[in-house]
Amino acid sequence: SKVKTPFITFVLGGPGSGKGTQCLKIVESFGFTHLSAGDLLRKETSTNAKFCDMINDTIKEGGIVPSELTVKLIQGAIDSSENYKFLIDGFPRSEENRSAFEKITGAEPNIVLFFDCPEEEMVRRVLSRNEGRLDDNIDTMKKRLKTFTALSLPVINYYSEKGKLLKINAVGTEDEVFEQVRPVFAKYEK
Ligand code: UP5
Ligand code: MG
Repeated sequence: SKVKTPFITFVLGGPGSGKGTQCLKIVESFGFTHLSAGDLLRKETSTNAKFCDMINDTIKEGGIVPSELTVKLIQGAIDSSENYKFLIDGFPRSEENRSAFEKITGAEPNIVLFFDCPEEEMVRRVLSRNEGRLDDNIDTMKKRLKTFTALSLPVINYYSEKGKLLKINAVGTEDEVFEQVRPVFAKYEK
């Protein structure tokens, strides 16, 4: 069991807004452990035959995998880490995701980052990435954006109303964006 209570940051933003890229920089500068929910689910497709098709189909349709599975993967990663500072990237994506996380883990985020990016820029970034992801095509991208607007934005609004949201302008170079992110975490180093 952990000595310290986990310090949890949710990293939210639309598809291609730069969540993963900025998380790597936060890891380098501030020693967090990066848990991308999407990466955990993609990894699960190669190790869990039972859920492989369901996960891949959901990702291809730009939908959201049932909360129980995603929360289980995130919680497992937190529990098996020696670290206590976590970036949970790309989760929660719906109010249902959010309430399942709170209910199952009993935890709430200390900080919520939101990478605010115009749709046309997110489309440009996703379609110019070349990593063979099932969902990096124009048809799936349209669906991902719809899901983001319909289901994920309400979560972002929820944290905004709670006063926990830190909104970052995701347009600019990677370094320019990180200069807005850095002070958020530098505050806790003191
Ligand atoms: N790039 C990054 N920053 C840039 C900048 N400042 N200027 C120019 N280019 C920049 O960046 C995307 C691309 O843009 C990269 O090529 C990068 O170099 C460049 P990245 O940092 O990868 O952005 P990110 O926001 O992480 O984009 P990603 O595509 O990973 O976001 P999604 O939220 O869509 O993907 P995720 O992997 O989280 O989820 C995929 C799917 O899994 C979901 O659609 C869903 O079906 C499923 N899922 C669930 O069901 N439940 C979950 O909890 C999580 C995922
Ligand atoms: Mg990502």
